[in-house]
Amino acid sequence: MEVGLVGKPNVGKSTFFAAATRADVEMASYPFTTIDANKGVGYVRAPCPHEGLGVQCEPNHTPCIEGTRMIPVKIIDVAGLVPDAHTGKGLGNKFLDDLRQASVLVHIVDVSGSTNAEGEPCPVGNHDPINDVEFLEKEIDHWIKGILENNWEKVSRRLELTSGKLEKVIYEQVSGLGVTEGKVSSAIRETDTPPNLKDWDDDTLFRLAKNLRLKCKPIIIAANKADLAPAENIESLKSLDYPVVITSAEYELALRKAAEKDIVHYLPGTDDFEILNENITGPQKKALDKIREFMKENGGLGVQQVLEKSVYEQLDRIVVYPVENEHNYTDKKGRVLPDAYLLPKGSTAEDLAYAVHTDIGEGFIRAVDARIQRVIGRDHILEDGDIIKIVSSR
Ligand SMILES: Nc1nc2c(ncn2[C@@H]2O[C@H](COP(=O)(O)OP(=O)(O)OP(=O)(O)O)[C@@H](O)[C@H]2O)c(=O)[nH]1
Ligand SMILES: [Mg+2]
Repeated sequence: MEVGLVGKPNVGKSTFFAAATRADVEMASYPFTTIDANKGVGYVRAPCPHEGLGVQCEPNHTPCIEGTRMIPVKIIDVAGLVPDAHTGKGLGNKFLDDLRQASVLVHIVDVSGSTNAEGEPCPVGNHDPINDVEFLEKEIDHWIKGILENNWEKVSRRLELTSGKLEKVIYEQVSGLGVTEGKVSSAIRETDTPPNLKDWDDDTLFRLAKNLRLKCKPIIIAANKADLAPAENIESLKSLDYPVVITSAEYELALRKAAEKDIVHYLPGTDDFEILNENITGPQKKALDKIREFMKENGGLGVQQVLEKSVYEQLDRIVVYPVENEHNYTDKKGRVLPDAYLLPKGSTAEDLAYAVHTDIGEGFIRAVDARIQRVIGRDHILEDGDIIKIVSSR
């Protein structure tokens, strides 16, 4: 599961990435600062079960901070996209291939309107951010259409020669996009494609690309630079038919850096922080006051919320804790609640076994719901927060 950051140049993609992953990447107030994709790991929060169970957890790769589990998710930050990128404008859209594996796209929009369509700086409010939303969709659609069209002659020939199923051939063509065969079939149905491939024209492919995008790359909007934005810009973005989160990647980055230097105590995603170092300068104090005011108004700085909305709402994930010992919730090494997995809602005990390891999945015998000490079968649907022991022959 990967979260892709997209948008025109200079909107704050790399700042968002740096804040979420705390990786050191290049950020600057001009377009095309990023050329090669940045890949890193951010976290989504979940309440750790340890408190409710009266035990002390000992996590492996999912740190528990003051009762909150931080579960890793991959994030990728790519170059900026400009209108008509698919015809080669800007850096073109070839770098979008880096996003093939992304299961959700975060469209970072400069809601302050202080960058034009090409990402060049302009006075606040001079550019209408609504225009950016539409153009981005179109560029993504063109990119998917390009993948569909690639070697189109071959595709039609394969279909004729093998008298194969249309859905299967199209699925093979776009399988790199992380889409399932079922989703491809329903995208084809919804596109109302002509029965004969020979009758498919440019418009057919474009409509199919759009339907594939809707199925395999859901978009969530981060209304970024909200710290500078006129209220009406935020309102008009919120009125769009998209999940929208108000963000200030710059404030989030500043606060996380301050927390690393022990200037403040801040838990990412919360709506307040505490100043620990009383020796800060006047301008520092003023900057922190501004950040606090933004947090109070917006319920936080938005970066965590974007990741969590993406994972829990767009991708419908739940958190499950596999253990080896259902009585004291430990793994083989005696670590309490060592791991946390993000699984699609509707996953079964057997799906969890496969997620832990293919061998464990193949040798699945039964599982135990450790919270209630009850045996469950392979088809048992898991719930968010479940703690599960798997019994496997391997
Ligand atoms: N005021 C404000 N400025 C921001 C915010 N996020 C980013 N910026 C500034 O916007 C400029 C561009 O940020 P980047 O993170 O480099 O933008 P990008 O989208 O990665 O740009 P490209 O790599 O060129 O596509 C920098 O000067 C940032 O400091 C924000 O939330 N508020
Ligand atoms: Mg960048």
